[in-house]
Amino acid sequence: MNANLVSEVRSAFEEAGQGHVFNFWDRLSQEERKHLLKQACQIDLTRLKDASREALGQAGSVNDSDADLEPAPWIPLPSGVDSTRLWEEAEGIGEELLNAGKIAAFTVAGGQGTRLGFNGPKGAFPITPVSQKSLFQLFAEKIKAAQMRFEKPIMWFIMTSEINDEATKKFFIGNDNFGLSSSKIRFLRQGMMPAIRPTGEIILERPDRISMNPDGHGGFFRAVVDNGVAEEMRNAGIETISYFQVDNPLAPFLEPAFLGFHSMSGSEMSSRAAHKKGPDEKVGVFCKRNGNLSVIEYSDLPDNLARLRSEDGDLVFNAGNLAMHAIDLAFVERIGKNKGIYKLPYHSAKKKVPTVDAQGCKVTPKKPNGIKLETFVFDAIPLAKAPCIVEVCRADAFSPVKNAEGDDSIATCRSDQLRKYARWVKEAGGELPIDETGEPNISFEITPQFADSQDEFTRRWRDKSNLCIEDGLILD
Ligand code: UD2
Repeated sequence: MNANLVSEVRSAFEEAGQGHVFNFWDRLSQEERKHLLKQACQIDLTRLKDASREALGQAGSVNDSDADLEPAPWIPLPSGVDSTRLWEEAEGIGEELLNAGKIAAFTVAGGQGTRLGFNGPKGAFPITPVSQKSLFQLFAEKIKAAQMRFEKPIMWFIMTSEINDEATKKFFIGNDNFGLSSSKIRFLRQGMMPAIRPTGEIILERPDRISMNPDGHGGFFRAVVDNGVAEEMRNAGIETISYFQVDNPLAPFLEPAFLGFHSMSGSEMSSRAAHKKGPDEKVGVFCKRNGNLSVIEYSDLPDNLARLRSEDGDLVFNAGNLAMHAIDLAFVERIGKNKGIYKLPYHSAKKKVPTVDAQGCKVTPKKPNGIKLETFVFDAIPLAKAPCIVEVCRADAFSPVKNAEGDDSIATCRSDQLRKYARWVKEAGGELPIDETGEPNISFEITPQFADSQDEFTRRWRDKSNLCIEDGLILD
């Protein structure tokens, strides 16, 4: 081991008030020292200092004195002749962009998925109601369906992290990339940040190991720049990234109209929104904060504002953030370089972080003892030129699977898929018994190859007028 490097790193940590990271150095084996040194070298101490200061100061939260907070304007779903014409125009523009190969799909899948209790990358979770296809397979099928429709192949970028990168790649290899060409799938790893104590000290998980976490989905910007992906995208002619989360099987990430609105409005970062289910739904809301379009996370929105209703009874802060964005590559590069005003703030999340005591013995905390530092992708919105928000039909586009049970769970997500299919069938003129929530009493599936939008489904249904929907049917 390079003694100079060790002493350089140790002094830097000491100067930064983080010398305790090497408290157990003398008793570590060569292997353990190597590992600890490698982790230490990955940490940018200046960035950590800034991040701790910001996160401990709780950037992002809103208080009652924050007078300049208004609901955000958005482009609503088409409802009359004029707006239908506008949506058609946007659709045409989006189709041109897709035909020209200017759009890439981008899934953020670096999170831990702890709440789901699934032992593996979240994208490997089986989610469709009949065939139990995984989230990744479903997205791959949506891409394949789009490739049949548009003239250029679509590149798919998947952001992983140290905790699931290997398992994610193995899952793809084990499934032959779900029939997509491996040259069109690109994995990239996001960065990691150490967990800290409320005092700002880095937490040791073991005598030889720093407790590290993925740096939040805002790490997407840096990951694109640092891994050379921005350059690859540019060389491939990609101009706009269609960003979505791995937890939402309904995400319509290649819908032309949204991409068209993004382009028509000259926006650098556009977002999809839907009316919140209710004041307690755990989605951020779009608003104008001091004149700038922003997202306020559900945990940061004061209860009185979350519950505020207008005269017609609607929630005032109603535009839920579905975590689907169209983001221009040039803007991604600007944020990813993290210079000047183009920096994302750090947020803190209190966690129980396993650690060691002064003797190096394991400590399993019973209450939160540490802080996870993360940046959020939506904090880039106020930094973008002409950001725009476009409504999407919630029932067609959003049902995240986050929890093992309860809200946003495996059960609610499967039911929402069934309700969507049943609605498509009924509105196309088919017969199907449904309950008062719109859920059919049978399970069936409509694959993206058969139809990936209601309009397409209606066309195909009319072509196949003898279709009969039965339990277990997979429309392929
Ligand atoms: C997110 C949004 C929330 C709402 C909701 C919609 C935040 C803080 N909140 O809530 O406002 O829009 O989604 O479903 O984002 N991820 C990474 N790397 C990380 C952390 C997360 O790739 O370091 C990915 C993760 O794999 C998942 C997504 O980001 O695909 C969402 O992460 P989450 O589950 O922490 O976000 P959540 O549910 O709190």
